[in-house]
Amino acid sequence: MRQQIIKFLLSQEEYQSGEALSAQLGISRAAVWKHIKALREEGAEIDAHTNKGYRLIRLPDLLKPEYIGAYLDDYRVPMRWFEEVGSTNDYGKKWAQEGAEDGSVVVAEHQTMGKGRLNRSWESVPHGSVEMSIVLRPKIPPQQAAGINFAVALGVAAAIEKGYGVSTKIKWPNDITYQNKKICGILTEMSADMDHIEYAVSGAGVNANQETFHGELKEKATSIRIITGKSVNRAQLCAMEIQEILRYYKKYIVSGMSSIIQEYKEKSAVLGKQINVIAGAETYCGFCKGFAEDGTLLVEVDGELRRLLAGEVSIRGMNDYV
Ligand code: BT5
Repeated sequence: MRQQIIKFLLSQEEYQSGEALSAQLGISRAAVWKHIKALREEGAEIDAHTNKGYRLIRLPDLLKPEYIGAYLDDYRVPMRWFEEVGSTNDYGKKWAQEGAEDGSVVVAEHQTMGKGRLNRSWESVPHGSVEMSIVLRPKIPPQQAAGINFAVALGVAAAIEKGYGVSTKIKWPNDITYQNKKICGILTEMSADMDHIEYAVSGAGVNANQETFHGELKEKATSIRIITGKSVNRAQLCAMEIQEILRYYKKYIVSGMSSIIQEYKEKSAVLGKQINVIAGAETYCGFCKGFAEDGTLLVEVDGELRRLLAGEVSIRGMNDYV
């Protein structure tokens, strides 16, 4: 009900009388008032006028399901929210083991142990970014799982572009960049046997409202706020991410890599470029020729074509930080 009230108030520019709200939502005026009071206590700015009724000015800056849900076309996305959690991916895996359904979402205002690939860490400040993970149960062979990363990256990039007009690039396999700085990292983990994926958990961290970065990230990272100069409505961004990720994911599951690869290539930050490949202690230079059906990166090194697996290497532009 809370979500419906928020959605209704969001859709109305004019004041709504208590009577209209109660008729619209099928609850008593006292119940309407109780919800309005609770929303205000949580930080929502709702103007109340004796003769005119209520008008929503601003929602609290929270990623709670009712705020995200108010921006979703479909109410039925199962969601769990945390003020603080170790890692939304780790929680997503636990929830998946307990039976979370395809498309379930875990969100957090802050992660204390956000993870990247290859034991790297993902850094964030409370309420600064949108950090979330989606539990997926794709009916595809495990050999095709890398394509999930492609679909998720396209989804997040589309959400950032649609919501904020920021046109990003995708740096294989899992970074979203803007002018060679990282705005989002994606980590997909899965549990599978030889011919069946039990579940995959795809987590994305989007830098939203950070105004500065420190240390190593100072030169490497950027945020939507830094790029646009405007603050980000994180709940709305998260809702757009969920919708866009699920759209590309479904496309990939139903129609395969060929249905998304063209768009991925157009957004690629590395295709047709000289790149540095970091594989453990070894670093070498190669030319990025493209992507194979199974999501591996095709790199030409000294006239020989190599297929690189996302779980094993990192790549860098010739002169870039990311
Ligand atoms: C990634 O790994 O970029 C994947 C990050 C995935 C984070 C999400 S948040 C929700 C979900 N829950 C999790 O626990 N994880 C996922 P990788 O390609 O390994 O890059 C890690 C590197 O990115 C670090 O070593 C830093 O150099 C850099 N980095 C860390 N935090 C960053 C930030 N906020 N913005 C930009 N770069 C960052």
